[in-house]
Amino acid sequence: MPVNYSGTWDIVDNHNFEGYMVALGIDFATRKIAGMLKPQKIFEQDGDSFTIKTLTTFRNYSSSFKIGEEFEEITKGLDNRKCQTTVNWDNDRLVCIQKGEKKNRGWTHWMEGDTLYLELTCEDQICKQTYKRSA
Ligand code: ECB
Repeated sequence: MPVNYSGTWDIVDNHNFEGYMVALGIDFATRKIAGMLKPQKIFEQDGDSFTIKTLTTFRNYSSSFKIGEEFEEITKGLDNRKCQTTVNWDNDRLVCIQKGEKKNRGWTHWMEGDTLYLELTCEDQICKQTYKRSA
């Protein structure tokens, strides 16, 4: 049985989100707004099927996938690119590779108790986020 990420998670730390956004080519004004946001993650998981919603007061983003099945991801409202995306288990970690125009793009999630970690990578930039379970 895979570990279950289901629940609601609130951000408590966000390191180098600015560098990650610069690597994605996000314009200055949008970066200034986005950098102020306190995203909430809603995970809906049924075994190897996931929906991850990222909710903010400015924009929302949602991604649904099955482990090991490549899909076309349009990062609508983010950098609006098209990626060929695959998420796999690495032990209890979720490891996502987003193939496309940007090199070395992807993310990894893992949990330790009621703490959820996320590392977002693009080119040479790594954004490290920490969330606490709120529901
Ligand atoms: C929707 C939350 C942030 C909205 C920021 C708006 C504009 C900034 C534009 C681009 C910034 C690039 C990415 C935003 C970073 C995180 C949002 C979702 C990232 C993501 O891929 O989440 C994964 C892993 O939890 C699941 O989709």
